[in-house]
Amino acid sequence: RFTPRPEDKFSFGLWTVGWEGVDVFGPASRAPLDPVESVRRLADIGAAAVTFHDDDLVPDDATRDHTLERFGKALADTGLRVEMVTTNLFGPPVFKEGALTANNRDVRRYAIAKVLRNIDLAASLGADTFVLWGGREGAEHGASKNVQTALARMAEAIDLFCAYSREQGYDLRFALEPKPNEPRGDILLPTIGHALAFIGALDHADMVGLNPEVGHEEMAGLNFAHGISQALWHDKLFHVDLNGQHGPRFDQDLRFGAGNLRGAFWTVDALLGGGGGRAYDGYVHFDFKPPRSEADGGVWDSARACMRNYLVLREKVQAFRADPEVAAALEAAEVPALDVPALAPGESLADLRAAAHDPAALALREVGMEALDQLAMEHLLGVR
Ligand code: 3MF
Ligand code: MG
Ligand code: MG
Ligand code: MG
Repeated sequence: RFTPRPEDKFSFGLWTVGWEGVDVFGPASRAPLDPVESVRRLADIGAAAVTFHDDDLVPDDATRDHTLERFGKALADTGLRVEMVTTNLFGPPVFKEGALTANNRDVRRYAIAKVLRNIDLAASLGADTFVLWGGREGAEHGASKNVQTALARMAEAIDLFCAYSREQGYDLRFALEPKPNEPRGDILLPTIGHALAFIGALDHADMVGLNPEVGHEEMAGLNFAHGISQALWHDKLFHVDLNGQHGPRFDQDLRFGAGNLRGAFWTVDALLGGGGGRAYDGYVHFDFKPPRSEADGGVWDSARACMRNYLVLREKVQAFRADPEVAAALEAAEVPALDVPALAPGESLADLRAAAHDPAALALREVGMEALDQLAMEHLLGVR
């Protein structure tokens, strides 16, 4: 019943199942995983697609061609596709003070060249989406980064990427991934809202959208379902990184559904259109880290659970939305009434201002929202 199917469009980063467990306090606890092995095992558990950073797959030129050949064969054998590609602009020490927005100009030129080369690779593998996460674009000190100038340099780079992709005739869309902090003390474009506003300043704004991550917004204390709903409303939810997080602490990258479970329920609801809006139709991409304490078996338990939790929550969300008592509760909470614009067709502002209201009576009205939320809670808890 909760078996992943190709039409579920589940996708995983090579860096997720392949995470060796290196953290700030200790070295790897697991052996490296060959990307070809990851592709085969992802296909076995029911994923439809795989994603990667350049350095996850082709970290060095000496083995690049051979690796791409083996990887291509594994894709052909399994039917898995590459739907998204991204660039590692955060790991190599050259990017210690930023990549596209480093103060040092040579570093910025090197970073741009690294991305351009990876855009060629993404296009050659037929990816739809090219993600840019600027984990090192930020600062720890006040005067060390001119934020306005850094944003101009970020825009310069993204304009170049879009123009290049266009000139080459590639069919790629770019997706910015916001994050408030970690690894930098403060990262530029810290939230969905900041990134949406930034896109408006780009030359090819139509080619650029977002890749929001559950944990990143929750680290900033924000409501992920609301964030992606706004991105959908702007038609900018190009991609998504699903995972789990327990409140505003370090970036946990738990499997999807762990951590803020109610948030996960509303996240799935928002992706499905939130009971009357634009739905997300892209890949359901997981960006999690199997905990460092797990060995090989636990890595794959964790990956399977991301998909299973999504499917379980999808069933619960659909049952919630189809429940006649929920429909009545939505009506009682006047949720459908929000569809009606304040001003009627042909009505003037003078008409609106002349209408009589009873604010004291309105202030006393029942809103029925606790009852509505309890129905959702009971669907989630499995007692309805
Ligand atoms: C860090 C992230 C990144 C991005 C990745 C793809 C390493 O918190 O979420 O994962 O998702 O770079 O853009
Ligand atoms: Mg992340
Ligand atoms: Mg991510
Ligand atoms: Mg994370």
